[in-house]
Amino acid sequence: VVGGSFTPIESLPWVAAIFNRDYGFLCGGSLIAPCWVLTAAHCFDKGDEKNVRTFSVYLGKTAINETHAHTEQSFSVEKLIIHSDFNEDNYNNDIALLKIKSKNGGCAVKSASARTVCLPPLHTKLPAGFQCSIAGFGKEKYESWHYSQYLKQGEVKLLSQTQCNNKLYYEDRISENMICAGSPDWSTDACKGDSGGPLVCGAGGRMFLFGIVSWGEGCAKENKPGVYTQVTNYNKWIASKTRLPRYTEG
Ligand code: 4AZ
Repeated sequence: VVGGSFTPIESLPWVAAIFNRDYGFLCGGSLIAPCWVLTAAHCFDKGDEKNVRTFSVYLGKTAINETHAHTEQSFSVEKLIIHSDFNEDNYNNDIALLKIKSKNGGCAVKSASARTVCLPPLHTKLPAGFQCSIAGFGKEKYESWHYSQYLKQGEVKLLSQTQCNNKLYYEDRISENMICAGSPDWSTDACKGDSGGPLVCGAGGRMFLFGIVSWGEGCAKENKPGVYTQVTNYNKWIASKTRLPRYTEG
């Protein structure tokens, strides 16, 4: 995260850190159910679905290179589900699910440093200008060589599809499955390493996962907001893959 501030995991206990055995830290994610982490498809290669042993997932982590045995929980990956319509060229449908499993076969245990985030109700659309927050271990500057050592969060505002698709911004590259968010002074943004992590928005005293960090031109660059996967378009996909119960309309 560029701009924003360092924050303990207890303030954002649904943040997951995904590691690859060979490359180290890979991507962020969000715990949406005790056994399920929602993340971005572009964090993986298609072949990874058959090679899940190379990944591990941590909850309760505030520092990327430090172990806090009393707050963190570690998991192996039982299943990786990449959206079958993920488009590598334009990042449409940039969404994936990880089914996690601890050494003793269990899932996440609720604590001050690990808990699930709510999925937004069906078809919820928030207005442009609505303030939301992003979080991750991604780079603090576009030019940095390293990811952030500590978890950061930042405040960003949602943009309308029309504004984000204008010529100055992303000129029709924003599909209905994407949502843009940025800070009015372009000081705060997601950056490399934040991918897969959460864009959460508060409503009615609760925090809802509205977006997944997906892409953007540079980081905190003028007229180039962060682009997020629009989670509300995937309620059915998530339900069908996880079989998490959801309320129906009516
Ligand atoms: C990346 O490379 C990346 N400014 C993620 C988010 C943004 C840019 C790049 C948004 O993973």
